[in-house]
Amino acid sequence: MSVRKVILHHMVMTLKNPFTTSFGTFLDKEFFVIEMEDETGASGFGESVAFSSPWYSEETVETNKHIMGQFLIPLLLESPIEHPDEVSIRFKPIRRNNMAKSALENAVWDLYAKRNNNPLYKELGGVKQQIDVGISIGIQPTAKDLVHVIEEFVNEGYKRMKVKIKPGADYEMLKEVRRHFPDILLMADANSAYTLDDLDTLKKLDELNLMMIEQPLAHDDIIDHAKLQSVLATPICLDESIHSIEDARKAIELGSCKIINIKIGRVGGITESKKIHDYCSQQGIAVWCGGMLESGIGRAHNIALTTLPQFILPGDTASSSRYWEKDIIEPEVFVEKGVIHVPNKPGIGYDVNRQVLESFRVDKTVFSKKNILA
Ligand code: OSB
Ligand code: MG
Repeated sequence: MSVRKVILHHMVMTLKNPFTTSFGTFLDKEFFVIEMEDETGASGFGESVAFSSPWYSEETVETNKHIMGQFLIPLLLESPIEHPDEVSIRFKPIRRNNMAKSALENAVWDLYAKRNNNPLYKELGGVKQQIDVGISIGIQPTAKDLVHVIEEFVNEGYKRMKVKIKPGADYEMLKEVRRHFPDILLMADANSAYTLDDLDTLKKLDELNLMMIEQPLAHDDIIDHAKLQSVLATPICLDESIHSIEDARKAIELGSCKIINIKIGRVGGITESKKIHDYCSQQGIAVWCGGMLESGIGRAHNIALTTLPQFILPGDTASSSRYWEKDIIEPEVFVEKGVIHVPNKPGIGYDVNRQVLESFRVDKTVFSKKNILA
């Protein structure tokens, strides 16, 4: 397979509702749709998940553009690829920048699966025809608002409620949620808002029968998380701290977590995601698929990955309509009674709606062998 052309569609889509985390509020999502063409004229799609600001990790939309355009795309156009697993090997000389790498690798996976006339999930060794999903809920002004929002999603059938927390908006709010919903699967995501100085607050969360607490401590830590896990009954799930299978191995060896949230972008692509999945499966560590407020293209890749067997816990891949007035794929992602039925069409299984894509596009850059290597 020879990659002949890569088009970066620079997109800006407004979220239906602002989404607040411990590090800030998102009003919209700026990202790239990666469209990749091979020698037969077939095309595959990927999505970059970095945000406009480096709040979640150091990558941004601008750094993704720089790294893809100056370094990664030239490496892809250089010579043919036999299998998508080769992409991460080819990208190895470039340090980190996992979201940039992943965006391109995911387009290669879609293209590869389409060439084989096979659904992406089958190409990955996926085994599920339907996947369970939960929902991630931003920090709300009051406990009453939070209970209200959760009630709505319980009624929609979502299988697990994840509530964003930060110091001052944690124990009391979650306690109120528990009082109203004694039996729901409930978890909290702190996005690194605490330190070991907050041990008393974190220990109190043990009263609330949470499935897990996600990334309570620093974004780059696994040592303090191990200390915390040793005194906490609630399982710790790592998100920000895990960028590779090596990070996963070290965290599991240290006892820093009992669960891992796999985000394809954060770990540099589907190939690395599969490695982490397989390792966690051997180690008896449950995994689930996280989200980055993706459009339908990123969502489709998440769905395909989640069909692998060790994705035991519900993920964050909610309905398109949770985020967007209109998504850029057809059909949109639809959650029915807490499950997504996995599409059986070739590649990512959803069509890109060109008209909608163009309506949210603010810029377009085309890379081809000619304009890069000449
Ligand atoms: O930590 O999982 C996270 C959104 C933005 C940045 C980080 C995170 C999130 C979410 C939302 O939790 C997941 C989603 O609904 O896509
Ligand atoms: Mg998280």
